[in-house]
Amino acid sequence: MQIFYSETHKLHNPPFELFDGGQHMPYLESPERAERILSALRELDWIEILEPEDFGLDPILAVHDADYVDFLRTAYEEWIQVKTGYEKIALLPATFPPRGWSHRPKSILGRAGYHMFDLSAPIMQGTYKAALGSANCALSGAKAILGGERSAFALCRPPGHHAGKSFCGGYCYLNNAAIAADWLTAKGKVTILDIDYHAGNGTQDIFYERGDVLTISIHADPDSEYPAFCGYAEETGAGRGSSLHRNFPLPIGTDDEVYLSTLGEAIDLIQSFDPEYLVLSAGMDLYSGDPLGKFAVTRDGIRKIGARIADLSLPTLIVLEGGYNNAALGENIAALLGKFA
Ligand code: OKP
Ligand code: ZN
Repeated sequence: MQIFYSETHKLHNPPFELFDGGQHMPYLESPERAERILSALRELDWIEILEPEDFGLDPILAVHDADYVDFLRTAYEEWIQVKTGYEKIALLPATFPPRGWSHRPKSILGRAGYHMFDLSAPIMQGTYKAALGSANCALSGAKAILGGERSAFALCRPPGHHAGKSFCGGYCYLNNAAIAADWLTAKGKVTILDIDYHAGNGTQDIFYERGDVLTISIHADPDSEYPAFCGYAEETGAGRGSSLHRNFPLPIGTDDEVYLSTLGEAIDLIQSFDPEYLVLSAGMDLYSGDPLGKFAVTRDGIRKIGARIADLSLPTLIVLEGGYNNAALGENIAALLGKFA
């Protein structure tokens, strides 16, 4: 299996994140995550690690608004010009628009509030470059399956599934899986199946009204988990995309059995949609030992999840999303990928 990985992810390494209560915590979405996965995969004899190709901005602008991409590109440089009394490491606003405030202000902190939906996606000097490298990993994987590979794994960092057309949040800036999926729609219908513990609200935003992409997310019930405002069962798409988005919110404590039976429902939907390609948003925070997750899914469960999805026999691009138990991350990814090899 071809694995696409770029060292550029290391340019994005925020020193802290803000948790509820304003607590400063070490940033969980750290470079170590990718390094752990890479070293676990290097032990396997059925993988090949490749540098991504540069696809330029066109496939990114097919998914994200130009104003938003421009914000990501210029935000840090613009922010460091602003005179403040504090040391500038990572841009985070402290003012956000409530419903109905639609003006996009000129100031950099105003635009940051406009494009960020939470405090988990700070922008630092290397963030944009890292996000581009991550998107290029997904696009390179898409090109590999288009060229006849049965599957490919994009070792993306930063992740992407919370990033929408014009917003970042939840450690995500560019929606890698969405960019790759949109690029694949030139050749046929695509399904994105998101198994990250958190609802894929960015992917939902991007494809909600599209008829050529079925999006499905299986995740912890947002009524009690991040991202709180999106990912409910009644959100099923609109317009041409009517009935082409599905959310499967699951309770805290969900185990292998419950998870696999829900996955079975998702697989039935995929089979009726009959896509040409599958993109799997693979967050490993569904694992029982994850610091951000509260499911009881075991490594054997992850192996079975991979096997069931591989049984669809679709050309499949697997894109890394979350997963924060660094010690278990490499083995979990290897378990997920095993049946695709
Ligand atoms: C990203 B992904 C906890 C705050 C956590 C961000 C969570 C992002 C999850 N109080 N904030 O889907 O793995
Ligand atoms: Zn997650």
